[in-house]
Parts: sequence; structure tokens; C-alpha cells
Amino acid sequence: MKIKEIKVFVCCPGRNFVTVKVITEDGTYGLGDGTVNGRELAVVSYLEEHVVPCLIGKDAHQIEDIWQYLYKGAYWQNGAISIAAISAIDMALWDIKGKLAKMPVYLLLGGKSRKGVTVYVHANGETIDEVIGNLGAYIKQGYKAVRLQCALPNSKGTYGTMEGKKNYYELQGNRPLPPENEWSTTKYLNFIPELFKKAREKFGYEIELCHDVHSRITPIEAARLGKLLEPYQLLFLEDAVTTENQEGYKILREQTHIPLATGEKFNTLWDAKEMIQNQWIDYVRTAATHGGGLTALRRLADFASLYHVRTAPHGAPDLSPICLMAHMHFNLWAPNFGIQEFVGFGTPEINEVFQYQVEMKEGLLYMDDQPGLGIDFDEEAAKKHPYKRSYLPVNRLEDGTLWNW
Ligand code: EZ4
Ligand code: CO
Repeated sequence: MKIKEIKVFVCCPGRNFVTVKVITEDGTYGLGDGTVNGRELAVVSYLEEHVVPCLIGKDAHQIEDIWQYLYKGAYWQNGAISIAAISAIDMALWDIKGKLAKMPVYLLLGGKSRKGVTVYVHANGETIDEVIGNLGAYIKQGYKAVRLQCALPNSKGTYGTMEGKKNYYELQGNRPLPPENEWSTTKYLNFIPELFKKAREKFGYEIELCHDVHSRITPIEAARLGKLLEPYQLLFLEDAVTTENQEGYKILREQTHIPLATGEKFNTLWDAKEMIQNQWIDYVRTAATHGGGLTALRRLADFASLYHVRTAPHGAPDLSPICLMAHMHFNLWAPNFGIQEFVGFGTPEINEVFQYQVEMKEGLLYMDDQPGLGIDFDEEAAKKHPYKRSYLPVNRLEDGTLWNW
């Protein structure tokens, strides 16, 4: 089944998404997500200039060969932009294969390993009381796991909080230049254990809790945080330390038994190899959009399964619903699936552009069986929401030193 045409879209229904539509000679089409927050047009250009021309006329069924062709064949294998482009094509090809086989993609991967997909949602707030209130609301709705993030008192911007926005999807949606945030590790380490103490006092230990440090502290600081949080039995502590140096996790691992998660920025299995092989982490958070699509995630999950590492795919609002649907299939299949990050059911604008069906029952997400990934993209609706230049914040220490955001 030959690839006839590939269209690349970038739209901003509240925030920017890069979408690929691969169309075969019989008119079947597949969709993929290639969004890299703040660098969207680089992916569009990589796709349009360097990927699309090479794929016209190729057999859409040969997913593995196309993956290798775009990865090894480019000579420059790695990199966030090129991998996002490969990921988008890969998702679209799996979507096509499912549609042609008249099967949901999870059946092609090997079938269901579970009845539904356990998710964790985000309880954010400007104060501990606000976070605890939001946590209570999620528990009432039936969610089984919640990530807690709270603004540090008297500081300028804290990762994961709403910054006065009402809708999570609006956060970071339209920032033509990067805003600047401020960070103090001392304030953070002194403050954050109290959040988890209060959450456990109020709601007990049945609800799973997690927290994202967003790579802002050093291994030994993370060890201290891990120890401080140990009594509150987190499901995991996410991105305690940056991962460029995988051995940072060794130091952390030796000091604390808090479960560790990382990997939302991993582009290939190689980015995670040492930390998985050495069992320094418990959850690998790589997304289909940033880790090479379903073809690569499958390989990562199998490798991780050898070392008791479970998958916990990234599910931030800057991944499009196409990525969420790809993850639904992957999560249903992966025998070592752990949990899916989930920020909700979109906004009216997003759901006008992307049509898909998921529902939550008792903390698990379910979808209807549809051929392929089970998502559609309305090109006309997308045109109503043109791209808007937007950047993530940059972060500085109180003395002005540029820091990890
Ligand atoms: O900051 O996706 O766990 N989720 C995260 C995200 C990331 C954004 C960056 O684009 O860390 O909120
Ligand atoms: Co994260």
C-alpha cells in the first residue's frame, strides 16, 4: 500500500500542536503527533523538507524499515526534532495499519494486558490548602493517583502550578518570548515535605501520590528530598535530577528507597540504557511523540521489563490527543505498564480539532474499539487556530544564574 501524500499541520487550539497526516493510494490515512513545545516549526520544516519527499511511494506497511530509514538513514540519528518527526510518521503508519487490518492498534501489538489504563492527574495550587482541596476533588471523582505541585511562597513562578490560569491547557499556550521564573532549592526543600505530610494526614495512604521535581536539584539534594518524603510513600518522585549524566541516579538510588521516575525527554532507548540496566529507576516516562513512536516505545518497554522498570508515559498538555490515543494502545498492551499521566479531556477548541473518545471509570481510562488509533483530525477546524509562537519559561536562581526549568 503506497504512500501517496503526507500533510503537515501546525495549529494552536489554545496551544501549539504539530500533526502529520499520511495518506495512502487507496485514500486511507493515519495521524501522528510531532509536537516539540517551543520548537514546533523546526519539526514542521524537518518533516516537509527532509522526510516527506523520501517517503512518497514507499509501502506504508513496512513500518520497521521506514523507521530505520529515517533514523539510521539520516546518518544524524538522534535529536529531539528529528525523533519527533520520526515519531509522528510512525504513529501515522500504525494508525494506517490498524485501519487496513480493521483492528485497533493494541491488537496488532499483541492484545490487551489489562482492562483499562490507570492514570494520574495533577492537583496544583498556589497554597497547600488549595492543592489539598484539588486532591480531594480528584479522589471524589474516583482517580487512583494524583501528582501534587504547589507554588513556593514568595517566589516567582513554580513549575507545575497554574499561575492564575483557569485551564491547564492554556498554561504556556501563548508566550511569544520565554518568561523568566525564579528558583531556590533551599526554599523548595524546606517547603515541599509539608505538602505531602498534610495530604497524608487528610486522605490517608490509599491514594497514590507523586511529584515532579522537574530536574532542578542535584543528586545529593535529591537524596535528601527522597529521605524527607519517604514517610509519605509516594508512587514515584519524577525527574529528581537531570538525566544527561545517567549516573546521577546511582547516587540518588543508593541513598533513598523512594521510587524514581524519569524519561519524558528521552529520544531513544540509549538515553535510558544505563539507568534501566542498573535498576536506578522504577518508571520510564518516554512518550510516543518524543521517543520514536510506537515502534520505539515497544522496544523500550521490552528492555525495561527485564529490569523491573515499568512504563509511565508523559501526558502533558503539550502532547496532542493523537499521542494520548497512541499511548492508550501502548498502555493496554505493555505487560510492564505502570501508569499514564493525564491532564484531562481537552478543551472545546482542542476537541473541535481532534475527535476521539476516552472515558474514565474508577480511575481507569477506557476507549471504544476502533480500527487504528481511534482519532480523527479536522483540517478546517485546525485552520481556525493558526500557530502562535510560544515558549516555555526559562529559570534563574535568585542571583540570576540560569538554571534548569
Ligand atoms: O514540563 O511537557 O511531567 N510533565 C512535565 C511537563 C513538561 C512539559 C514541557 O514541555 O514535566 O509539564
Ligand atoms: Co515531568
